[in-house]
Amino acid sequence: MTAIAHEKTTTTRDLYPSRTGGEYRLMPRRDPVVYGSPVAGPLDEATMTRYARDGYLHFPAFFSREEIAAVKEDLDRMRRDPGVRGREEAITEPDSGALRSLFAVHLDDCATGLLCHDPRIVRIARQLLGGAAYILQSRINYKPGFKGREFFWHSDFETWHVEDGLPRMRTLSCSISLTENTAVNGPLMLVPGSHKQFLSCAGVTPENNYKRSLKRQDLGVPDPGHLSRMIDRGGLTSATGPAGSVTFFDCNLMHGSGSNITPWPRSNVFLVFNSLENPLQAPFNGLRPRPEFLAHRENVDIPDP
Ligand code: 6CS
Ligand code: FE
Repeated sequence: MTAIAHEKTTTTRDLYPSRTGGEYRLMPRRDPVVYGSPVAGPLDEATMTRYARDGYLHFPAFFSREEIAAVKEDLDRMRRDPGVRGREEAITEPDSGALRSLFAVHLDDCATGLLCHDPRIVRIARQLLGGAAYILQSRINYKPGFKGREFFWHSDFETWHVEDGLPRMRTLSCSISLTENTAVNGPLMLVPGSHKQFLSCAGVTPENNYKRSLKRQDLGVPDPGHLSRMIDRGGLTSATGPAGSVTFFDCNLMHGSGSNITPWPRSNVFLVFNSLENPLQAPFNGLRPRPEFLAHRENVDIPDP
């Protein structure tokens, strides 16, 4: 782990004010989408141009089923372990109490922890972010059959900016499917191109909002009008594919996923890479920072490329 400097107070102007008690308002993105160059790879120029345009890249079968099988065993072992459910990193579904998410899985000394450091993932993240990057957040979203509830539409950056003090958009997520993600079991849905504008949200964040929002997010989510216009403009796509598929998406891309009412789980590992040039500051909502397991800010894990 590496100690990184981070501002305990917010020193820079808030370029993306949200949940300040005003109305919903679309604002221009003030940051590039792609920071690195295609010269050294692994992504070629056309692929990086596609990421800049759409805000995501989807690679079906990026990892083999055999590689993912070991991680799937971890997932099942952790779900059965009663000790795991007692951890603060474990979030349960609001109605059934089934395991919904487990955070900070990159720290686990098992196949999942190894997957989170796989150089094939790290190299793409570093290229898109233009240099060294650390794991800002990791989690498994279990979305079990019958009981996995939705993750309503949102921009991750809106939450990480307001509640964690993430200053600029130099951050991305990487979703790795551990089970088959199909059209029917609650796949990740994305609004192509929605990353190019920032939707400043209405409302004001209460203390400890994360205790509710991780179960069911109702603050920092788009209103129907803005969301409909975003979808009219960019359309909708879903990241489907076999276990081992990978989706990289920009921190400000509007995304969500529906409830899973099928027997088939939709379990994915989510890794969030943040540029070392973009360390967390104090939360822009003026409240106390969220716990370390949600947003690593002092001693961070910088995976080797
Ligand atoms: O609050 C967060 O950090 C989490 N919430 C959502 C819905 N996506 C990003 C992240 O897992
Ligand atoms: Fe999200």
